[in-house]
Amino acid sequence: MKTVTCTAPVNIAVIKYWGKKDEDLILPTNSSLSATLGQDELRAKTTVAVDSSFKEDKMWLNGKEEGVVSKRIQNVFRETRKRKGNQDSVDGLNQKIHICSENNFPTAAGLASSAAGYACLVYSLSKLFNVQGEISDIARLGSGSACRSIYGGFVEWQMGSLSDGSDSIAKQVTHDHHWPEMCILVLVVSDQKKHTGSTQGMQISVQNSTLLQKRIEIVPNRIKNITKAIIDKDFVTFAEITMKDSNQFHAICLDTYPPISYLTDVSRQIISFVHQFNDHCQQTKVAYTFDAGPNACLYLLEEDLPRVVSLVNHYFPPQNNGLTLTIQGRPVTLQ
Ligand code: 2P0
Repeated sequence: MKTVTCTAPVNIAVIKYWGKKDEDLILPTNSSLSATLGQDELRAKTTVAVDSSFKEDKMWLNGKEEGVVSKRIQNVFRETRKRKGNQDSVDGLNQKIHICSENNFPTAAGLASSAAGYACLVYSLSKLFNVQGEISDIARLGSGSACRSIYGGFVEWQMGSLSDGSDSIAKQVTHDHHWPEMCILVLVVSDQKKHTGSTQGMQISVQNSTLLQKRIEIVPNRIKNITKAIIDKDFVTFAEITMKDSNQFHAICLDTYPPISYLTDVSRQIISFVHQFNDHCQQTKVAYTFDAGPNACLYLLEEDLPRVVSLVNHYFPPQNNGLTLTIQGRPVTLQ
């Protein structure tokens, strides 16, 4: 038996991906940009194994065997086998694959678990099969946002223009340790599974949200401006674009029919808290962003972390206001 084990962290988007123009190849309607967290925080850990005795492909997620190996995983297997290197490689074309994956955070609670999971799977398989070169496009076949977790630091998923998806890949915006003062605080409002999954939700938004069509025109400029803000370490501009993009994404969810609402009262209280804090400081010190769930991700600089953590603990104590967990992280290098 040959096995490989890897870990991969989640990423938190500041320019959101929401919509596909090709469902099979997972080609997005707009480019997106995120920070990948460090390995110690929110991460998936995956072991892949091949052995001549395996009769079928199998998968275990958080200790439980999945009934079927999904079409997306089969797409990932097919693409990996196609690119299999020759040297010291397993008999990739014929041997069946077993996958064992676990997350150290709640699955499907809007914390990008699929991004970490698929990035980890693809990275592990690429080691097992000696795949050389670009692999973010293979991760994209598993889950769109997963392609961004292949790299550390700030990463752009460039939507690309080719119909085969070969240029729809992730690229690092800057080197891994470019902005070490940047911190991320994840406020877990709920660890329950979300009611509308991202894949299904974005499908309906593409079908009937007119705001989504408008957003496609808006995003290129936002990507350009936030990239410059990251390179210049201009936190105020970075934060403003991040909050506006989160708000626009959730506005699209409400503009979808029937509407999708991921935010809860506690999420909205966190938004008010951040704006009041920034007003009080007379400067933008904290940015919020929310994915397809009620949990808040706050971006802030290290110098403001102690004050913000203590205020969050004061205003959102776990026993009263429903924050189940607060996790501190940083966008840093993948090892
Ligand atoms: C993002 N999200 O950019 C956005 C923000 C959710 C809100 O990427 O269908 O799980 O597997 O490609 O990658 C969630 O979408 O969807 C997502 P699929 P995915 O992080």
